[in-house]
Amino acid sequence: MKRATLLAVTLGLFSFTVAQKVATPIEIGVAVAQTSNVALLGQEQVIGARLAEKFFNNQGGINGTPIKLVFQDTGGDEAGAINAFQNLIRDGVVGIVGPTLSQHAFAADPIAERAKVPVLGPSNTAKGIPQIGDFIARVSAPVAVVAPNAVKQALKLDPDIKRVAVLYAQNDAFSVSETGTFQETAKAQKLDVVTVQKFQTTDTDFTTQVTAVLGAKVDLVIISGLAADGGNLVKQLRQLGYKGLIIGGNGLNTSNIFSVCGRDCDGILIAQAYSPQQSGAINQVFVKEYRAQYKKDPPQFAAQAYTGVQVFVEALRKIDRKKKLNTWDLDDLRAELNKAILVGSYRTPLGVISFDKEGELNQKEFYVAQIKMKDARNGSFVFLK
Ligand code: PYR
Repeated sequence: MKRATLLAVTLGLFSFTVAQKVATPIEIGVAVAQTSNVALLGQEQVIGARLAEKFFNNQGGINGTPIKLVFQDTGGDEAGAINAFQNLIRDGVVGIVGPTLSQHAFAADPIAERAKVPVLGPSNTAKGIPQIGDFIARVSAPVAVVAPNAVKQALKLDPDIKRVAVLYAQNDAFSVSETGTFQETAKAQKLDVVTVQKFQTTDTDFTTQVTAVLGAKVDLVIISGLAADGGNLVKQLRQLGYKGLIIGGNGLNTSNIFSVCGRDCDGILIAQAYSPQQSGAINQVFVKEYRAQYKKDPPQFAAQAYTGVQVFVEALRKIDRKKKLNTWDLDDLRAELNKAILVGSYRTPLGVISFDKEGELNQKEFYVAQIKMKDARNGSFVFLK
């Protein structure tokens, strides 16, 4: 009964359909990158989601019924993301937290939209994600809101910045979206964007781009890419002699880049949609649990995945109070859940959040952090005022 939402059953002369019931425990899908280069971001999401599962089940789950996260690895490409979504939908999850990248969301979200399965993007920040469809929302604030904070912070640290180099991964939808925001912000701040350099997320040699940046004599470099390519680009900029400030975009927003750029990660500025210092009660619990297990502060990607699970749990609790979840037909519950998500307001580790009717996130608190390296492998994100 679990394999398809509607099963055609033929018995002698009679043919009828059987609606798929809601599984117990309540299954929520998590489709993020657990392997490939994208796992540098996805691993932190698995941790965040698991901490949320434990926390909310300790609170009694959905009014006494536990939740169970069903993980599917998207790997690092669109085909993997589509496959992960299809498996979760077929297996009867009520909704999906995922995928890791906007690039994958543009491919996989339409599958969930057609199946009418609610999706919460935990880290999809490109322009246009909630507009993919009625069942697509996100708990990750868009680049247009987050990224400008890094440029403003760079100007606070060095008001003399004038000349800017912008680099971006042209094969990644999020990086293309983010560089657009960075370039508009630089112009709005009266900075001169003197060179724009492109690369691929699969590149490892950035000599051409770095040579162009050094030749352009800039005071600020802004990079939109992912963790491995972005980290290598930073390293090569420093090794070839670039001394100015560097802003990294959200694709570099993980301590997993420390092993890529080592000491050369020092000083990178990255805008944040999460701070471990956020004062809400649930964040304090999340930070305490995370620190106890991992001996460091939780990163943004973990906090957003936690938030995705939380939003599903709280919306499901509301529905269950009116009509027990195990009495729903799965299709009807998915549709009701989508509605409940969009009208709710949630006290999360990101602060109080809600959604507009398209599924775009309303969030108020944003930050900028700077990487401080202690040695070649260990460092931290220092939150700036
Ligand atoms: C994105 O793919 O949207 C990220 O923010 C990494």
